Formats: sequence, structure tokens, C-alpha cells
Amino acid sequence: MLPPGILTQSRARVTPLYALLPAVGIVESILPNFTCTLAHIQAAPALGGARFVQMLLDLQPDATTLAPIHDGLEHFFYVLDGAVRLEFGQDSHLLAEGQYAYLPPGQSFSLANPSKTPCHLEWIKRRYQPVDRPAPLPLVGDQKNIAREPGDVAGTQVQRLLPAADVAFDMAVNLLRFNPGTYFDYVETHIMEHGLYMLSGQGIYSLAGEWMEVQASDFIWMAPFCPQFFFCTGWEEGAYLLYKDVNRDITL
Ligand code: UGY
Ligand code: MN
Repeated sequence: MLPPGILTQSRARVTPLYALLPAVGIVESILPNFTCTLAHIQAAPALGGARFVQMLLDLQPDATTLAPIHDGLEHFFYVLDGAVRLEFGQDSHLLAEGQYAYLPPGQSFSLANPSKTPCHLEWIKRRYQPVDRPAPLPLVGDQKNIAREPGDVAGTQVQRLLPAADVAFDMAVNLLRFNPGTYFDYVETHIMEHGLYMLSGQGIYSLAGEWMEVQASDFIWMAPFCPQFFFCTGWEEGAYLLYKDVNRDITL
């Protein structure tokens, strides 16, 4: 007997103000400078307005960059599972789940998966917006060592992976955590754009007035001024990794 046909229902949405991309629909790209690696590109200027690139890299065993990457951009990596070796300057770090790195513009680097198991990581890159002080230095960290600050609403927490008080940084990357049943205390509408990767749990997200079910492994891009509101549902903690552009004036 023939298997049933494929149904065409999908939660994927792409609009000028936001995009919701369930993982299953993102067809992989091959990046010429990587071996044994698939890139699931989640945000890019091709979306219509995004000013950054975000992707999930799937590095199979023995994956490696063929030559150091030196593209003048700033970079952020967050390891989802497995382990990746990140080399830059004289530094070499084996980053495992929950560990991350920020590299300032102009810092060349290479990546490799030296283990027998795949490694998945979120990679964010963008053009740094200089300001009247030196750019940040490279930074390597582990979310386990970052304080969980109480959020504005009881039952929510935020971990700031990059130094929030240092305006040399033009990006923030935070981990937001929600107990089931918690939600924002107001609908946010702000100039900053977001790249959101759902790490665990589930919920409903209101984006520009439309309610959408979201779950672990979904990606959301939010354009500047996209009205946004999250309500955590399900039985486990909802957690997401959130990119945000910060600390810069508007030039006209
Ligand atoms: O910091 C933020 O802008 C955050 N609360 N937004 C979000 O989670 N959509
Ligand atoms: Mn926001």
C-alpha cells in the first residue's frame, strides 16, 4: 500500500515584521569553506529587513573550516550539543553544550568538530557598528556561570551572556527562561530586532497581533517595532536564546 500523501500544513510564516521558521522546513545550505557541515540559515538580509545573519550549524564528526574565516564581521557562537573547537589568535577552546564565544570584528577564527558525535551550534554574525571607544575583546563563557536574574514577572529569569553595561558591545545575547504559565507583563514594541532560537519548552507567541504556537527548535526573527508577547505553556521550562541589537544611537 502507498504511504499517505504529505500534508501541506506548516507553522512557517514570513511577513515584513516577523518570520517563524520551524526547524523541519529549513533546507540546509552547504558553505564552501566547511567540510562535513550543513548550515540551516535562519535569518539573513534576504528575509527582507534583517541586519544580521543567524544559522544553526550542524558539524558532523571531522567537520572543519578549510581556511580561517576573516570577514571583518563580529561573531557569536552558542553550542547546543556536542563540542566544537574554536581557534582564534593564540587561543584554542573546546566549547561544549551551553558554552559560547564572542569574537570582535577583524578577529579571524577557525572551527572544527574533533569528536565522534555531531555538534550543533547557533552562529550569529553581523557588521559591527563602531562607537567612540575600542571594540570589545574576544570573550568565551558558559551559561552555567552566568547569574539567573529574576525577570520583571515572577517565574521568569534572564541570563545576560555578554556584559550588559559595556556599550562597546552593539549586540546582546540573552537566555530567557519562563516557568509554564508565565508571560510578559506587557506587549513589547521596540527599535531592536531579534533572532530567537527556542531551546526548550513550548508556548504561544504573539507577533504583530497574530498568535502562534512555538516549541523547542523553532526560530523567530522579529523586525524592529514588531509587537511581541510570549506566554509559556506546556509542562516544562520554556527557554530561548535571544539576539538583540543594542547600545547605538540612530543616524539619519
Ligand atoms: O529583551 C527583550 O527585548 C525581550 N524581552 N524580548 C523578547 O523576549 N521578545
Ligand atoms: Mn523584545
